[in-house]
Amino acid sequence: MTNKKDLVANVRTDLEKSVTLKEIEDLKVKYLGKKGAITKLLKTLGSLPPDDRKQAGIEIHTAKSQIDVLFSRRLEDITSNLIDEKIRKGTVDVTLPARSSGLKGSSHPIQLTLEKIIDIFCRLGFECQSGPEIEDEFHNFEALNISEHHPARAMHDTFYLSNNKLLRTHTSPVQIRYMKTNTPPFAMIAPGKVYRCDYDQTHTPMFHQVEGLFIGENTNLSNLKGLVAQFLKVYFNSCELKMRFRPSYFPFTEPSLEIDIKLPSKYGVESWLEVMGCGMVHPNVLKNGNIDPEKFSGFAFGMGVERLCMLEHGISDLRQFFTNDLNFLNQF
Ligand code: 2NM
Repeated sequence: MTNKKDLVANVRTDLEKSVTLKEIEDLKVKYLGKKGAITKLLKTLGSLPPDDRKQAGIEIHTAKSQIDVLFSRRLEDITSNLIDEKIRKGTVDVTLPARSSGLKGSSHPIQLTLEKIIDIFCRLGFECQSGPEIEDEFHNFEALNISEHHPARAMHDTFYLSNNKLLRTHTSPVQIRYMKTNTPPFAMIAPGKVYRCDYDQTHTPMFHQVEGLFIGENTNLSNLKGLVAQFLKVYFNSCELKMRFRPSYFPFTEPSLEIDIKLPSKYGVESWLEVMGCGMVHPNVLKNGNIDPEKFSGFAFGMGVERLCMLEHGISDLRQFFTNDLNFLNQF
């Protein structure tokens, strides 16, 4: 009977000499196959005296495990050698198309809603602007007539960073910067991400806004209502869209209004729903933007992109936008 240690040593030398996958397969048959050395050893167990059987069995299985390990190591080596060689010889065809996962990419619903809003305002002559997401107190609060003790400044609403920086809580700082560097008349919108320290069924710490600003001579509330009405009719694809303007309060506009709409019945909801805030820009805000409130007046408005997207598509849970569930995303 072959010594088990010799057997393992033989496998080792045989494997070292083998270079092709075929050679390894043949060795596997020789040592581990149905008529292989290990099987033969196992068959001898029956003829051993009962007292020796257990020890012999253990030794054979130990040898088999060692041999298994030798085979898998050698197989790994040879495979990686083959790949290395292919790479060296330049036979990897990098122009071959990638193996497909069967999944196709698509635009996120928030992105689609953003694009739809931006497209409508661009066609109305508004210019699209962006700005930093890390802001300072001046651009995010002070310049917008939000006094130091206003609740919107409270710690629980704003993400404060070091060095007196913060994450913008709305896109209005973009409007402030724009006012400072442009002379009226102008019309602009600022779409982008905003951050508030709030997380529940209807709030996420990051969400998207589109805010807009129109400044000119003799701009009035009728201009604001006309523009907003036009936007909403186009967005919800309905000339008969019912809307109402409710008095409201924002520190940066006076007067301020909130706009409700009654969705067309195809959207399946029959009550008034809030969609936007707006108002005539406060004289203090114009001054902070280096615009003379005696000469110019303007209106501003703002809307939540997630909210509009949910209304349009009948999405009930805000969190679905952030889970990357392909079954959800593929519907758009
Ligand atoms: C809103 C509602 C009302 C607004 C004001 C300004 C600025 F910077 F021009 F003063 N930008 N956006 C505004 C006004 C935003 O969102 C609900």
